[in-house]
Amino acid sequence: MGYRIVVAGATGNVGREVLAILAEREFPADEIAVLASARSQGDEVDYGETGRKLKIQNIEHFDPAGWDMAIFAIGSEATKLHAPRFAAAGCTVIDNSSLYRMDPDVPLIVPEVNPEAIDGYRAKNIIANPNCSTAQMVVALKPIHDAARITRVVVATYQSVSGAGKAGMDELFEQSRNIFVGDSAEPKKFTKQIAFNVIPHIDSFLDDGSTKEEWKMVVETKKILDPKIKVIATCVRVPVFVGHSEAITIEMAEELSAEDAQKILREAPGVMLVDKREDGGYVTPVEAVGDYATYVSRVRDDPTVENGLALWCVSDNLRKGAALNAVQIAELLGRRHLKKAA
Ligand code: 11C
Repeated sequence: MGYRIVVAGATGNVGREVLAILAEREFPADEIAVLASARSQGDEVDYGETGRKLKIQNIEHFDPAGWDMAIFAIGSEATKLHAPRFAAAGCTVIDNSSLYRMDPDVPLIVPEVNPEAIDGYRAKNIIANPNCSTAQMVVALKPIHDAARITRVVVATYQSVSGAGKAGMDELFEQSRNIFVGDSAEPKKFTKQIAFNVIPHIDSFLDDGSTKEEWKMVVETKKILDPKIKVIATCVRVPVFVGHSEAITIEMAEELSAEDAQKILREAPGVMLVDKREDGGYVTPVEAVGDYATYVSRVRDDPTVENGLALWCVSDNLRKGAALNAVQIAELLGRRHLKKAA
């Protein structure tokens, strides 16, 4: 017997990827319900490339009783309205929004990093999925932390416009086209021109001058990996459609050479090391699109501190950064707690 699973937000960038990944990984689903707002009710979405079509139901009228789990990709406001109702009805919510991530009664899970923390889900029957830039970073850092205890992380991100949803992707496309034909490139979704530019600002500003995206990388890394790790992030939007990149430098309590780090990363779950130290011997975002892996390249010693390493990390932000991680959580929940499917 398989699961009865719900995908809420099935028309968005992440919801579509969730359906594609459930189908690719042959998730043991006996039944799948796809939900969105009233506007999309009755529309159809693809169940990945299986040829199967699923009809969208209105989330407002959906009764979650009897459903095993729901992957939410509907943003914090709608999550606030619906997640407690689903969880109370016995349907475990795996939430992509930032709403519950720092709630002490909600586990924040990256299955390659802290799978055991999922056991705390019963307190609220909700499990949180981290921010995309955090997810890929902790996958790359976990094996290094296990080997040499990371004490400090300095990260600069190069985040694609798909992190800002379909409107962000449309804006990059339209601005690029408009600039070529001599039309205006007025920003709408972003605060400055994104085509042929970079913007050192993602999400809202906080009192200390950092942004909420940067804050998320700090607090989520601590919750998932180790509260003792110090993190400083600079998050930057770049004119790339899909795939977030990160330049990460780390300080460790113990010595670990770049060569030994490469050996460890080569074996690490979820990581694909591509580090040839020659022209093109590293991964860029366009190559990571559609993949499951967190790619690591350019691993090298940082001679400016006692035990330091620098590396480059790239992943598909809609997959490992969101939909894939959520599906992996669903699989983990099934294996550890629901144990229905073979
Ligand atoms: C971005 N990381 O690239 C954001 C998108 O907290 O889940 C995801 C925001 C979040 O804009």
